[in-house]
Amino acid sequence: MTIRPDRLRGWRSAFVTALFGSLILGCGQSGSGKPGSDQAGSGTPGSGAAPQTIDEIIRAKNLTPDEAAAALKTFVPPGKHDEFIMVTSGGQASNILLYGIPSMRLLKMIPVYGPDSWQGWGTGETESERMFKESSFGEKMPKLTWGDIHHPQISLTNGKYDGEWIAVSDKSAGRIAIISMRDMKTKQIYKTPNTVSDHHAVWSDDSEWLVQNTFFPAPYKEDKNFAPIEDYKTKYRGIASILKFDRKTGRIVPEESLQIELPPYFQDMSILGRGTSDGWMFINSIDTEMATGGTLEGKPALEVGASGREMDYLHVLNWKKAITLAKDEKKYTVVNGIKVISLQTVIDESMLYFIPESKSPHGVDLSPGGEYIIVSGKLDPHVSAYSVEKIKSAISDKNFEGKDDYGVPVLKYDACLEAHIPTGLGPLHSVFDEKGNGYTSHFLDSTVVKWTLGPPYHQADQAWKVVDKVAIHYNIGHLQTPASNTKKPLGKYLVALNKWSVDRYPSLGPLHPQNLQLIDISGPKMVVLSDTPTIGEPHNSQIIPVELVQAWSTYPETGWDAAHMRKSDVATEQGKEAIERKGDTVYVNGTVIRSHYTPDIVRVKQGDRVVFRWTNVESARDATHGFGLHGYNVNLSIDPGATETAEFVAEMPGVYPYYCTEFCSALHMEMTGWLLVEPK
Ligand SMILES: [Cu+2]
Repeated sequence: MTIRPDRLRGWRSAFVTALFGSLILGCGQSGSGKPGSDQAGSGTPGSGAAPQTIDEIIRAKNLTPDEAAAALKTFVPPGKHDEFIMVTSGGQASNILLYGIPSMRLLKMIPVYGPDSWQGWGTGETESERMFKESSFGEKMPKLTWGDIHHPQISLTNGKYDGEWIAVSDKSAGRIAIISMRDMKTKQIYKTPNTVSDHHAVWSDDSEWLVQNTFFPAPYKEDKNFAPIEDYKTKYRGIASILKFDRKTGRIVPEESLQIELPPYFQDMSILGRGTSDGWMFINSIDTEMATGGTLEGKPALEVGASGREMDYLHVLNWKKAITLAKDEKKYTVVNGIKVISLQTVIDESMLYFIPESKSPHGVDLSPGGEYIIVSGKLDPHVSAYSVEKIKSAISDKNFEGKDDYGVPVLKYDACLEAHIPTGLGPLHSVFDEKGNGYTSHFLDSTVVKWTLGPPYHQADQAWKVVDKVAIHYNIGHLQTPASNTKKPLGKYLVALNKWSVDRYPSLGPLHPQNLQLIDISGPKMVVLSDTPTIGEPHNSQIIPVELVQAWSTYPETGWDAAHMRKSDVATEQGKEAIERKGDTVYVNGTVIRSHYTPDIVRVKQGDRVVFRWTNVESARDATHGFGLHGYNVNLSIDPGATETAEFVAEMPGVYPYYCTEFCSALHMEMTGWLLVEPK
């Protein structure tokens, strides 16, 4: 094996000497291991001796100085913790993934819309099964066991992460799930009425409200929710849902929520204003052409039909005024159990304006203080920055260029635009650091481009300038920096969430993983530090300092009802275990502790309804037990302190062993029991 000359030069550089020399000497090693000393051959593969010193390792692995520095920057020693937690969407894998930064170690997977037998989610556990069923489309429709997670959102207090809740919507079905960051478990799956999909839901700055927009318009007011696609312009509508969130219970409160009807444009990403933009919501839209596809009916595909106009509409919606209107019963109608403010009322009340935006936009992002709206049109090689002050002036001056087909005023583009920054091809999303810089992902160029915000972040001569660019592998979608969407972004790292990995990993079959790339943004130049494969489609993430995550290591009380975050009504104390029959139902009120179940023999009759209620009476950290029951598709994870339940009708007679599926002790294999279903 030969060492590339450029790498050898790099290895001998003063940089390496400065970086590692002190470490080696500090470790008490002899001077012979110093970088630059003649160790030829001693560290090269095949020479017999394994490389030992840092310089030998660097040379043996053929690392550049940047690569060696990246290894040190991302290394978290055994037993030490990461600095940040990244909460990442798992896309159509229906879950959320938690990664440590900078190590990029996968720390946890939180099942949300789909089953996960490890955590006993949707595998017979009562509450998750109920959530899947109740958030499905109806009694006659299949139980939904997947969702499409795009944008996990950490709850906010005064515009900063508080580490309490995660909300995440389901693009495939127009649902929202609420996860507690105390135990990282899903507490509610809410099916938003009058919608069939969404793309995104965002918190208000104190997480009292969650705002969610439909992606696909639908004929929600029509009989049986149906109207021919030919009636698209008249009967299909978009919806902005303003959902009240009760922080104490961790639940969306439908009775206090409302919806705003919008034209049948595909409403896409959105943000809520803060500071000067407080009270306003900004929503991107695509397909303002109102094309519907129809490739076998002589019409163009949507990708063509939706690209006819040069501009789409950035929606500027006064969402706080809608909350006030929803208190006046003349201003809304109740449709499918929720207050809906009609599009006509929205126009009459001057709550909605449009601003032309580069066609087929994707990202809409807010500068940290709320002064600018940053929009990227996928087909425009620029990032557009709109000034909120200019938008407000244009509204008060009625500086309109016309109205859309429904009568919504369209503000003049030039009257609202602050800057048009030439960043590259396929700009998508923008995030921010603590120094007033923006970073935009470019899908077509496969780059992240760094640029400067305008005043008050940078003075006019330094504002809106591209200052750096880094290549990404490959086809980046979202990108994220710590606390980017809050009042106080933290900078330091940026994660690129890339759609394609192509050749970054050994080929392990045609389906490739997506690729997360960690980038150091602490200096003037961005430096790629590492690649990490990920599971499912990693649309977006949020990154929170680890000290803000105050998760429990065991439940606060023995007999804890995780779904409702309180002491369980059906917890069993040790010594009070019992099997109770009430009619055809057999209740098994049991406990688990290393290493046995009480009871470990349960006798029922064919046709009985069986309800297992297991309380893990352990308080030791990590002392989780499982409950895997043959044949009835049940596996529970009974975490320390938790009470978990599973119920089913014992239709088939037979002998069904159960056992602990979470290795818990030296006698774990003996932690077993019998469900005996006697034939009728
Ligand atoms: Cu066990």
